[in-house]
Amino acid sequence: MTETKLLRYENFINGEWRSPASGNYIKLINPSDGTELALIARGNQADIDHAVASARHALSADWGKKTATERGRILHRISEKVLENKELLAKLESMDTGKPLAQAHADVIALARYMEFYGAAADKVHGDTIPYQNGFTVLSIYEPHGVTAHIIPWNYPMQILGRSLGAALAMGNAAVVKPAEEACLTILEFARIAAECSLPSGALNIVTGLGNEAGAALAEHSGINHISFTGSVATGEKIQAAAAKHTVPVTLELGGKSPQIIFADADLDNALTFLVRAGIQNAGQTCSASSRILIERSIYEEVIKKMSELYRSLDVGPANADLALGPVVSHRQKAIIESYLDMAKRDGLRIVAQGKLVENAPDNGAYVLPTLIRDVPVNHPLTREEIFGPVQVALPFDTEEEAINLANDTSYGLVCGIWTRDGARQFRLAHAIQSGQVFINNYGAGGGIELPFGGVKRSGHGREKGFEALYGFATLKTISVYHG
Ligand code: TXE
Repeated sequence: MTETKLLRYENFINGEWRSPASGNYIKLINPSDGTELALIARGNQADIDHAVASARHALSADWGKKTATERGRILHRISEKVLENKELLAKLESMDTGKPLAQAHADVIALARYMEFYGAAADKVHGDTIPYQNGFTVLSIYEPHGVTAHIIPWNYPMQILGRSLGAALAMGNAAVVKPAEEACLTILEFARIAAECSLPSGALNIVTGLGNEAGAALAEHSGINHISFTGSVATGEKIQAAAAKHTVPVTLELGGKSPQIIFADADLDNALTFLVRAGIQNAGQTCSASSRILIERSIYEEVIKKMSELYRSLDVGPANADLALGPVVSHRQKAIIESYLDMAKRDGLRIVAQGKLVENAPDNGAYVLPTLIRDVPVNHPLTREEIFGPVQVALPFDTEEEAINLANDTSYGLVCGIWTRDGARQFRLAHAIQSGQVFINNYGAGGGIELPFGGVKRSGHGREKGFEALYGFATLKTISVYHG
């Protein structure tokens, strides 16, 4: 980071801060008040070429020669250093994305925990011996893909970097990261931290810039061996098509329209906070946000009433005020969310409760009020499309079968919450629901670091988080030895 009038960040390539080939920079805006926050490099094809070459070189240099245990130790050091930088990282993340400080602190802890988890896992991945014909010994071993590309969104820069980079480095890959142009300062600070922990040059390269410029150049690059992408379905499709040109495997996490189903026998007091929090956390800009609340009809009015009370108590304001909600990431995102709220009004939907903007909220902030809407028709865009804002729709159901059908009536399948005390029903639903994660009597909003995470249907494919992610960042080689 160099201090000029605005903080200015360069690309991080081969262990050095490098000005972008274009000489151009992009301005980052603080969504709490609309002020200019920092400049980031506008990387292009030339910067991506340089970063990919540097990663490739690292695989045959210092980084590639490290043992799994040594890689794990480096990740451990990074974990500790991330925690030493906690205040700085949390403040930057909060200013950059608009998320309340407490959430940003939680994100720093998660980043450190990913490095700790994958650091510890690095030397625990082992293959198998396979019974075969007489005279043979057959082994399977895991090897890194090589150069991994990581295309990261703006909603949880630290967490999403942590989960994909941690697993990739633990397996011995060298990475090129393209963060989001809306928010990425903590990812750049992470590069400094990793270098201070002696991560060898070229193991981690970061090129900032626009999606259709630096992002597309990375996804299409013939020198990469794997892509990990989190973002929209539309961009995910482009990335999969780009990867197909070189037959490169991809892991896609493309968001959702995740339901929570609440039955009449549930512990409502326990469920309530989860029902609301999973919808408004990070102002609803969470891939695993629970945006559909399906409620058994006999408790429908009671749940709506209690959720409404919670909604009315939600304060919205600047990120550093640490309220329930900060601004959304940008005025562009605010406009997308408000177009859905306008649609709700135009179509006569029943908005039952909203949060409130605090009095001293700056005029230029990208604020959106959290909004609960009831009885939304199944085919309405508010029930079907990912809004990526603090908006939840509530729908009643009469039978277990109807609840399952409603939950599965979506093109997505990322997370589902089920609230019931009936043990047999818990398992029936857990099996019947089409989603990558099912939470029973809790809702993890993406779950812990240790839990495999990813979707079915248009929510994507492949798994990140947990031990499982390591296999996604590796390729399996079978070695057959004849000694007969
Ligand atoms: O996403 P994009 P955007 C959803 C959410 C949101 C919508 C749009 O519904 O409203 O997407 O957000 C890079 N080749 N999610 O426009 O375009 C881009 O620079 C290569 C859900 O921000 O998917 C950024 O780094 N890369 C989600 C990243 O892709 C490209 C999180 C994400 O941007 C590219 C974010 C291209 N052609 C948004 N175009 C989740 N699953 O959590 C863009 N990028």
